[in-house]
Amino acid sequence: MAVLLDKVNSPEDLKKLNPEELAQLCIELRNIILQIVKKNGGHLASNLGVVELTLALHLAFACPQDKLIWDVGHQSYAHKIITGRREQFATLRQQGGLSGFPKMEESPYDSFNTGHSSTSISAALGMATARDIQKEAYNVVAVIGDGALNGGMAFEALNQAGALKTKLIIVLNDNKMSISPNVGALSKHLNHLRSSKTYSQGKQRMFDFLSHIPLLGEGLANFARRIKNLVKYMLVKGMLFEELGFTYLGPVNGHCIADMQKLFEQAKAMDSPVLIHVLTQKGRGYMPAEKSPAKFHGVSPYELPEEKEKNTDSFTSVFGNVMVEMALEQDKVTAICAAMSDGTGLNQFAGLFPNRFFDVGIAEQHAVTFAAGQASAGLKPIVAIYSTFFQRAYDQILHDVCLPNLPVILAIDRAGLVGEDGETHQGIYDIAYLRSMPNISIIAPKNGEELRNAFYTALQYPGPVAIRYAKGQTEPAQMDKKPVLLDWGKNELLREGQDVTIISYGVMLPFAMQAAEILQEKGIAAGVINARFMKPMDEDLLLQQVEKSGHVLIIEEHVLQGGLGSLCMEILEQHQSNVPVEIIALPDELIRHGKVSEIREQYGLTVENIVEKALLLLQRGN
Ligand SMILES: Cc1ncc(C[n+]2csc(CCOP(=O)(O)OP(=O)(O)O)c2C)c(N)n1
Repeated sequence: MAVLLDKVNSPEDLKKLNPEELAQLCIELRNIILQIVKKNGGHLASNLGVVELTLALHLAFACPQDKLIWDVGHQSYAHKIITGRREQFATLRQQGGLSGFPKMEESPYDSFNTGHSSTSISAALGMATARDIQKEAYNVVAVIGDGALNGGMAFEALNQAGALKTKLIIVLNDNKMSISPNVGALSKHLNHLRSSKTYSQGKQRMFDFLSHIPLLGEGLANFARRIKNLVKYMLVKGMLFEELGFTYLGPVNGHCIADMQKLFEQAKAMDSPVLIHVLTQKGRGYMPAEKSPAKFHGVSPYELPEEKEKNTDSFTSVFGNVMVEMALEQDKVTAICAAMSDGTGLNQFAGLFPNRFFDVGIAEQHAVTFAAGQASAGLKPIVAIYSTFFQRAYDQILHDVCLPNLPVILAIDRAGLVGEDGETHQGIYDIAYLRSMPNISIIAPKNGEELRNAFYTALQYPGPVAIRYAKGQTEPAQMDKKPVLLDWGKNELLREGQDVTIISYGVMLPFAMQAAEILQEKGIAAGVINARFMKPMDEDLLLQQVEKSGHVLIIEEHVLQGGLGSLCMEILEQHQSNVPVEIIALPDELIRHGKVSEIREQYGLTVENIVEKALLLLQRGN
């Protein structure tokens, strides 16, 4: 039962609590987070880890005047609860309810919208320069995880911030984890800093001692500052952040509110960039999540405390099996992911082929160009990234893969609606942004079997291929049979029908087939095309069926602009066909969070709507 939490309606209320009460509040916050995530799903381990950090930040800073930017934003639950959203917290990630990420429109305490990683320092620096130019006075604080710090943007922003020297506070929330244990040389550097308390403590003690010697004190302290680098190199080799122009404070225990507050106060008093290194434990306070933080990073409703048996028939798990199969057969096959080996189904591959598996960290742009490098030197790289995160690598796909026509395979997972993570995570733009690139082929398999055949076929193709598949379940591939080469650029007529042609791909095909059944009962013969090859598009099959049926209905879980629907319209226009066409797709607006089924309902991606639209289409004649 929440006793104290019920009295916290804004961060001001925190200031009335004593240390024991704050500790009690942390327990209550963890309870409510656990309870609601259990019901609604969400990011559990990261949120449990930052409860004390959130309170310390709100005690030290005066939000919303001071700006707090949560990188990724998946760890902002405690922040939401104590900034006036306690009562709505039960609606977290539900349609019409609170978003799982910070949203400026939701609260003035959410200073910036996040969802994709590594943006916080850039945004914070932008705000800090706006403050300076407009001669305002407030603090800007970016809270970034050690995983997100791997992203290229974070480095680009550090680089500028260190040179600008403006007042900016970065809180590095170091829990040694991205989703899985953090990777890379920077994470080794953080390990080093973590274990080298001697540097900060030694530095502080020396300044304190020297400045307290009367008369001589300040001068000596200044002298000491000048020899700081020397001390630094003696104590910690390569203090990256100080070299970049930041004052480094910490490391500090991220579960001790008082210790963090002290450093935050120190940072507030400085006029130049500061980085505070905070050490937290992911999953803190909930034993299963403390033990397996990766498993409890993001959870679905009711998966707690024991995660449900993993369904082996998701597109992702089929992809994981196919990758192992292909790697066993071809030693040039490599797998690349960006901090999501589990999410993309590559764990088994990673275990079996450690030398051919590369987790580059949250660095999608690098992942793609790294793959291009491998392909140019004779390997067959497959880059597995979610559709929404591939957006990061738009130019790398175009400039480094497509223009030189390199045989890189993009495995685009979570293509289509993803549901509860909302607008920042929907995978509904990839066809549009890839279709316009030269040389690339795009395949959208309808099930596990076709996905396996698509990868098998793509590995023999000499140029770039994107294979997109959804988050959902599918029939498994028949791994005991040999994979089949797909006829390049040929689509499949799943059902004959001379009254109307329904065209779709991927997870929407079963909807189209069901609608065709219903139409059949009404005496209407609907043909169904599986447009698995979107590029090169099977124009012959399209034109042949269109001529036969005289009506075209396209359904896709993708934005209207640049999707299959607009592709078909372009082809029909080029062939001077003026048959009536109807497209059911997602409109040009934010596709918010909610269950996938609810979102489909909202936008007419349903069997009923396909039937209705087909009937209306037939009324339009031809
Ligand atoms: C560009 C991008 N790639 C991938 C993700 C998926 N993702 C969400 S949280 C996360 C790990 C973040 O690690 P860290 O910053 O250390 O935060 P922690 O969860 O450990 O608190 C990843 C990879 C993302 N949000 N954005």
